[in-house]
Amino acid sequence: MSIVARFAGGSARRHYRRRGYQVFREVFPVPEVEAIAQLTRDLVPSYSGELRRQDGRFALHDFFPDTRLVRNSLLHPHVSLPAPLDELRDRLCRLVTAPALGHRLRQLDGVSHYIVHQTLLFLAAQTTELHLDSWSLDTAPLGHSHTVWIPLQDLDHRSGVPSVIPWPPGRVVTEQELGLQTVGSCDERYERYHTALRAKLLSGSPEAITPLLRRGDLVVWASLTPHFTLPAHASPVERLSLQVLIRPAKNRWGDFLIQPFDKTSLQLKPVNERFSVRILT
Ligand SMILES: O=C(O)CCC(=O)C(=O)O
Ligand SMILES: [Fe+2]
Repeated sequence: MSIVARFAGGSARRHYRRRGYQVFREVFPVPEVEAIAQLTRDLVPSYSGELRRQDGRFALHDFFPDTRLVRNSLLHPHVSLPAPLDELRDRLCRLVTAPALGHRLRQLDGVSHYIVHQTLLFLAAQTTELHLDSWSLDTAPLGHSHTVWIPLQDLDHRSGVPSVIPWPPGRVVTEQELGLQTVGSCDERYERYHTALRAKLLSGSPEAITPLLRRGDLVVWASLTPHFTLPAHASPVERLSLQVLIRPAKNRWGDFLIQPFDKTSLQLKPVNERFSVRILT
């Protein structure tokens, strides 16, 4: 590794350890990102069958009224898209397991092999409230899994982009710390926790960081880093992007509530030296 690359890695790691997010520029070749965006536009809205959605279920497209804009995001498209969409599936799989991505993640935590645990392909701007991805996936102990957010088109301050509140990756705010009881369903605990967390964070008048991203760029945030989506100027509006939950292969894992989880029935497929992907069954 060159001295310049080593220096860049060291400063990225220090930044991530302090602030819980890192922006990387020009990681993916723009023509590849463009090809994925174009395939998505050309093939997804016109596909008439059911596809796996964010909630894990198969469903038809839910278009925003009077548009061809798909509201229900696609879960795990890099392994689950069916035959007519297989070129898109394979390109997505190559993108989310690209050695260049593994190299950037390794700059942050020194890990050599990662599991791509979940991907989501968003077609339209989201309206996500402030939350922690730790509730979907985390390591045991908490704080070492990553969310990689990849724009498939150039996005500016009007596009409805994610924004993060800088946060040390190991800092856990527990339900106890928020004065909450640990009863009820997972959904109830999620809602109660995030209502209280939002109140706590906003009372401290935090600064939020909104990286404006171009094709080829990506942003990584840690599982405990609070984030939300800023409103888009027009709505609904196309906002092609990928969210990828990735964990170090060597760590035990779970989620915010269940530590560790280690569901042994999960099927993994090795893709290359840097990545394996989880197969949905
Ligand atoms: O795509 C976005 O705007 C944020 C999505 C997000 O944070 C999530 O689905 O966990
Ligand atoms: Fe999130």
